[in-house]
Amino acid sequence: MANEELIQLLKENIIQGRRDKNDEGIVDGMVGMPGAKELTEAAIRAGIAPKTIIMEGLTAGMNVVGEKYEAKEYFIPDMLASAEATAAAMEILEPHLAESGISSKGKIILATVKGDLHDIGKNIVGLLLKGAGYEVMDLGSDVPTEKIVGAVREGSPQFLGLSALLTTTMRMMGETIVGLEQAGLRDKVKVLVGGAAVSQDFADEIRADAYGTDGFDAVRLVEELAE
Ligand code: B1M
Repeated sequence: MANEELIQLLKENIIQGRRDKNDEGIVDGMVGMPGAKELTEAAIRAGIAPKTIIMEGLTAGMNVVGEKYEAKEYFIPDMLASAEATAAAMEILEPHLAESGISSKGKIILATVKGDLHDIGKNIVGLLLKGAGYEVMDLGSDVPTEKIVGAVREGSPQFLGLSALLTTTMRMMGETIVGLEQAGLRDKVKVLVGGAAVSQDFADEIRADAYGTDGFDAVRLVEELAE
């Protein structure tokens, strides 16, 4: 199978919410056909770059899922199935993203802010940062401001990465920055924000240090901020 065809098939299986060959998907008769797991393995074997697998297979598939949800063609269980298929693919990609034997370039704490359960994007950012040689401490999703501020106080990271996908939760990023200021920690950590709800204008408004459009951009920005 040609590489382009493989990536298209992976994207389609993300849209279908098929983790592996045993999953049914939305279209009938798919049981037994390769799912996200098998196709990601095949893509690696074919020598396709992890960046292409992530951007053109997984992320492109999730974007279609978002459009279908907005169009009321998909509902929450469908979004969840696609999210699980993406997570299964990322598990396979993880060892291929990590550079072995490199000492840490710095420490970064990551969190999806309070009220927000979306963690796929944050997890991708975390894996890519790990792959680039950073020590990543992931606090998870729906993380209260006090917990993030406490982790910065105790962990003394050089960077804090905040993710939000909902317009209703992105304001928690601003609240976290205020929390850092009140705790006297703001000048000790560079704050990077990202996620579908966030923009450069919003990052400027809340006085974040940088705004990342995707995981690769996040790595580039952290490298820049470290200089
Ligand atoms: Co939700 N959801 N969701 N959802 N969901 C969106 C975000 C939505 C845009 C769908 C839509 O309407 N089109 C919409 C938000 C609308 C808005 O706020 N304006 C929405 C909604 C409404 C909801 C609920 C409210 C639905 C409901 O219950 N009525 C609910 C909220 C739950 C909550 O959080 N409290 C909800 C629930 C869910 C699921 C749980 C079912 C599931 C999440 C599962 C999970 O994450 N474990 C889900 C999903 C899967 C989505 C969509 C379809 C896909 C998100 C995703 O994973 N994208 C999403 C539509 C969309 O975004 N197209 C949608 C793929 C991922 C790789 O991209 O996360 O953007 P992304 O991350 C990218 C970049 O943004 C960036 O890099 C990443 C990698 O390239 N990035 C950073 C992210 N964080 C970064 C941090 C950085 C730098 C870059 O620095 C630190």
